[in-house]
Amino acid sequence: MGKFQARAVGKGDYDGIRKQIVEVLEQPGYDDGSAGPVLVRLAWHASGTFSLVEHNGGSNGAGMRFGKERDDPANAGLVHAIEFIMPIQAANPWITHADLWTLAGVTALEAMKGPKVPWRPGRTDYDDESHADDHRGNIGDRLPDGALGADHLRHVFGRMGYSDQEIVALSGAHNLGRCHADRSGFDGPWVVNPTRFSNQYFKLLSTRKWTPRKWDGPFQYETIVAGERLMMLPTDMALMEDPEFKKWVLIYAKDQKKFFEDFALAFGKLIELGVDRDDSGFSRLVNKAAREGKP
Ligand code: ZEM
Repeated sequence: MGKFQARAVGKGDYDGIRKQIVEVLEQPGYDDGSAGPVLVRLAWHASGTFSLVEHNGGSNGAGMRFGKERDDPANAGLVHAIEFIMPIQAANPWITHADLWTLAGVTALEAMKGPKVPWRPGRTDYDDESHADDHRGNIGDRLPDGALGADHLRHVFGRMGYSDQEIVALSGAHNLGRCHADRSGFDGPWVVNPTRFSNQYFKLLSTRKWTPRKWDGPFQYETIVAGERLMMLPTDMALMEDPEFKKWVLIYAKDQKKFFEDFALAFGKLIELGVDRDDSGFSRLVNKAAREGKP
């Protein structure tokens, strides 16, 4: 592939934007040859700061363009994702960064053979750092910490309005990509083919013997498959340790179709968190309930 050249397309031509995102995915020499996983993670971190009760955070704003949120250790490495797709926004200033980031997540997922996730435009961007600060403020700890366990997952995802089943489904995103020692401190991929979406993560989680890795880095688990070292975070292992979570791990390990359906619903909901549109869509209902104190 030649070097990616962003092109201007007509205002509202989201398919024209999707085509360019697919071109951006191919990144020879970057990780496993694809920007797909890190783009999915960008959409997740852009959205996963939402609080149903406080009614702030969520996928509006694209605050990771600014110092405080960009430099949050939880977001280490996402600058690569932003840089990969930034030229598309520069050539098409009619699309907001927040829309582009979430559209890149769903487009990448589909290109990696994952399910189609419904996506709609309408997110707004913060235009300066002060708003990004409002957005994060003292809520920088809203994203999950991989070193913790089941209670922490319920706390973090409960704040966004997710059930146990949805937490497990969303965790299946770790079928994609890898941990980077220079970003999170953790190291390695969860599955052998980390640029193709499937239910391998659940199969490996539920069938392999996972042992603590002996190394200088943070506590994580490992197993060797066909000579390759795979990993699990403590939060991943917590899905097998907690009986309610485990039930869904076993279901998704056996039934990829069910996993894809549930993942598409949960990811579709994620990228709508905090988006307040002037119509009767899902996000408006959720956000209205939150404002009225009825989450
Ligand atoms: Zn992740 N994730 N995540 N995640 N994640 C990493 C990488 C990726 C947790 C977590 O601490 C980490 C969700 C949920 C949770 C992706 C998607 C989604 C990494 C490695 C860590 C440490 C970062 C690095 O070093 O580059 C925790 C604790 C979670 C709680 C359940 C959800 C939900 C996701 C999307 C729906 C993806 C795609 C990656 C791989 C990124 C890459 O660069 O390859």
